Amino acid sequence: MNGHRPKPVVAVTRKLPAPVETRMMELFQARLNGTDAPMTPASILAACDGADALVPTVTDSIDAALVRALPDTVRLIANFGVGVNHIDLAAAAARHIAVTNTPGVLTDDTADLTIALLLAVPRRLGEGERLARGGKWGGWSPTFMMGRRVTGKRLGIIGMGRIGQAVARRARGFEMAIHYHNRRRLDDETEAALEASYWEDLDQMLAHMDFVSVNCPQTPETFHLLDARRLDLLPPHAVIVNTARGGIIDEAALAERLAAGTVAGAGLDVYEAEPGISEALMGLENVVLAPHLGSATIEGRIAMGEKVIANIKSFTDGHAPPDRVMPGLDV
Ligand code: 8YV
Repeated sequence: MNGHRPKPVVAVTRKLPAPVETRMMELFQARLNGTDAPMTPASILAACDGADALVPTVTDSIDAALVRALPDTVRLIANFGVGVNHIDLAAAAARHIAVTNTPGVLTDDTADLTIALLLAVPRRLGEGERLARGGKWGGWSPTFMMGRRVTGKRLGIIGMGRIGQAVARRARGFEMAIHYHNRRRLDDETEAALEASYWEDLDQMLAHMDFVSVNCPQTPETFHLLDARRLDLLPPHAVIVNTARGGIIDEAALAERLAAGTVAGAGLDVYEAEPGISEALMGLENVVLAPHLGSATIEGRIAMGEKVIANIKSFTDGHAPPDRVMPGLDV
């Protein structure tokens, strides 16, 4: 082992929690983004000059053109986050650039936020908070701001991976009946532990749900999975929660149905054109809008950074990184 081997050069596109940046500076020649301003493709490429690894986030578009333009020195894209829909995996594979992500460490935080939205929408928490804060509350009355009960209702989870299963475990605490649609059925043991019912046909599941939670990755196959036709299959009292990716739902079609009352409510943490949120959604009382907070806990973000570091370290030490993402495989 050569003790004088130079530290790997790592280009990081956004400001990360201080303990993560400190550790990165100890282990790597880290090129950090002190201002935290999102970087242009040109500035990402400039930061990658001579770098071994690039650490992007969901706010960077690592598309085919950018991947093709990366310097030959870059052998690894170590994403800070689990979703990799902003990275062209095929283009990276074509250049033999490895891609890693940060699964597992943001599961609980994202599931917690999913439940927060799932409760907030039918109990009219956003609307109530706006009213109270606006000084417009006229006082309690038996019929004031009645919402819909959560306990005991049917929850349909789309995407039963780590986060979907963590949502199911929490929802069982509210005595919800768990239904799910996934590319593959869970094994018998997991399904039994979650007391979950599998629907091979998403359309059929939607027609029977009180709540729907979107927890699948965004891929070409899941883009606009909940389009106008599928949204019309939902019962009118149904509430949709999305903490996955905005593009899985046709946002304009959803806003139309929320305005018309044919979908009762929505709790959204993600949007099609972040940080943009359509005006149509902003004007509605029956939606709770969160600014992509799913994994935004200090514990989660530090753990994500530790995963990024572990992936870079093992890769640059010549080992298989723990969280390699392959094109076309599950993330
Ligand atoms: C992250 C997320 O904060 O991990 C993901 O896929 O959506 C977020 O929770 C984001 O990706 C950071 O890049």
